Amino acid sequence: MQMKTYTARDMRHALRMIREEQGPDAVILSTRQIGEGIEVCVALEGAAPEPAPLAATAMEAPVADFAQLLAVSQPLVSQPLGATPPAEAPFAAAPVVAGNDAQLGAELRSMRHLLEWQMSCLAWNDFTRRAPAQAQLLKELTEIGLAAPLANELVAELPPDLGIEEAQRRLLAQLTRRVPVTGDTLLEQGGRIALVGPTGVGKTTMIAKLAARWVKRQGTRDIVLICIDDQRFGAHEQLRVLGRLLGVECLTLESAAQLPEYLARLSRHRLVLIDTAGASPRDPALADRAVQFEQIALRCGLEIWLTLSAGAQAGVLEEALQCYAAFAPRAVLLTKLDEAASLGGTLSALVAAKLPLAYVSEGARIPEDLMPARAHQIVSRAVALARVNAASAHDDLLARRFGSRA
Ligand SMILES: Nc1nc2c(ncn2[C@@H]2O[C@H](COP(=O)(O)OP(=O)(O)OP(=O)(O)O)[C@@H](O)[C@H]2O)c(=O)[nH]1
Ligand SMILES: [Mg+2]
Repeated sequence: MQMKTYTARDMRHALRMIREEQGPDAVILSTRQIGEGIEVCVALEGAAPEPAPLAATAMEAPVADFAQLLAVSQPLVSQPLGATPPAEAPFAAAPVVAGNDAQLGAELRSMRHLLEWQMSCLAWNDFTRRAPAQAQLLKELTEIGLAAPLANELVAELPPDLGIEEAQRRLLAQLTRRVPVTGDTLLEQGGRIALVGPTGVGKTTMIAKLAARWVKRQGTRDIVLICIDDQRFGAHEQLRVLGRLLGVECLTLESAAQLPEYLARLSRHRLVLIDTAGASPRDPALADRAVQFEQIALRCGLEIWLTLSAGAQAGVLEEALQCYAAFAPRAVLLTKLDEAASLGGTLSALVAAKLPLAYVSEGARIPEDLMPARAHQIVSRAVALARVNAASAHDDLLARRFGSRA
């Protein structure tokens, strides 16, 4: 194994030099404080050991390297970090067997992960000393549940030398500006809107709430409901009952292919709300449905709104946003705010998708639990939820998330 030593004035600059020269996969073997700066020793990737003729001798070089790696990793392990794993663990758990390249590779990868993790911890510790206020802000954004890239961007946008309270205030204002909302346009102007989304997120309930609010403001004349939930037995009935209660016309279609014909007939109606069958983002038929809806949307001036549940985990929301992007949705409706334990992940996913929020719902009551989306209210709610749930971000999590940035 070949090595190279880098010297720089601090860890951040050393890491930057290494990344630029060796790429993101460089394995850092050791660090050492020297005078005014720092010395970092790196293993050079691709400099594989020469093949040896005998199994026993083939293992001598790698074993020597492991011993060296272990030796250099000791000072890193002794850093004052909360959950530092024991340095011996990877070696004790899987002894190296002569000639077993796959095992050797696995050992090296686990060694690399361990060292990278330790380097992240070192870099994060270094960062908390150099920039304690920024580190504190990153911690608070992590506690709200914000994704690391968005938290990083928001903190980087802050002007330097702000007091912590002013910085906190500005951060939330910046986050609020990043959350796009449509305003209450639907219930003022009307439109032709089809609600799509995963199963059970609250599409039909949302249509009921929107319809009830429209009727309250504008009466029953200009509104019509359409149900094309062709997947579930009795699905049409839910909307028909609602139509009857509100005194609103409700049509049921067997398939989305009938939509253009019906929309042409309904040209005098100012608001057409279309309920569709829920579908998992992993449904293989989703892509075909997306193409069909997009074509109808183009031909008939239909808008697709994606309905998502704030009660879902951030990863689930991200997957839904990704898979439903094929429908080219214009806006998002966020339901079940009352079931969300954290809102930072939801906000991060929406900001990343650049989709505006139209309405939010925070309960099943019709129509009380519906509100036009207001960015500052959702951000305040995200902060309040973190407080109520006493969310805390530990140093090892922060090191993993922000160590490479520091
Ligand atoms: N707690 C809470 N429950 C809600 C909310 N919105 C809807 N629900 C409930 O969620 C359940 C599913 O609602 P539906 O409107 O049938 O959901 P859907 O998306 O139409 O479901 P599918 O048509 O099966 O895909 C029902 O029990 C609703 O009462 C909300 O904002 N908060
Ligand atoms: Mg439904």
